Amino acid sequence: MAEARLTLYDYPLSSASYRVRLALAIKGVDHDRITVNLRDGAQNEASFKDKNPAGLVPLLLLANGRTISQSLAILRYLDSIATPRLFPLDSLEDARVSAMALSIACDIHPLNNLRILKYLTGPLGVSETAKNGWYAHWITTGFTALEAEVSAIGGSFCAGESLSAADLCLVPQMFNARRFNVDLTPYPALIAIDARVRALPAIEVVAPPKPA
Ligand SMILES: N[C@@H](CCC(=O)N[C@@H](CS)C(=O)NCC(=O)O)C(=O)O
Repeated sequence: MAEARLTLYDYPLSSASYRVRLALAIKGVDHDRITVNLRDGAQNEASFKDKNPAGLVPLLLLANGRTISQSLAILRYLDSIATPRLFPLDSLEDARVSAMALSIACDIHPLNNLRILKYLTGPLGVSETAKNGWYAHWITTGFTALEAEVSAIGGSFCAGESLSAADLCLVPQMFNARRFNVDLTPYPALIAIDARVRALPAIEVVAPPKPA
């Protein structure tokens, strides 16, 4: 359990924040949540950029005033204060989990982030249809590789029989894929893992709101 209360700056539809919400729920870490309304541009206001110059959520504020940005850095910090571990202690297993988590967090998610989509449809003049095609393209490219990898491992979760940071990256990315109507039928292994993680206790409350 955490030594002192934490504050998470997040946004319900932020998938990077969802990774952290999942970790906090699974570890049972008490915390406060402050919403940074990404739709209204609150991430770019000085009051938030003073805390995170990158203007991105999630951001974790510790009781001593220090902050941690980047969801995977936050997950690693949470591993140091609460169980269950999300990154294995064994360095080779850690590398495997990290690689899978990064394949989502670095190779899929950033290409489809809000500011990228806004830049496509704004300065680059891309149509909504083309933007949605772009979105689906990067998810299917990444998921095709990940499906092959987790199928080869053949476990209950991405990296085998233990829940890990890779699963906490997968669930929000699956949510995003469904939100943008990406066809997930080619990814049965990912669908099964996503369902297994979301069936864990205390998970539903941290999920993003269902589309109206
Ligand atoms: N690599 C960062 C990504 C953070 C990120 O991109 N957050 C998004 C929400 S999911 C954000 O704050 N976007 C604001 C914007 O695009 O203006 C992490 O893993 O924490």
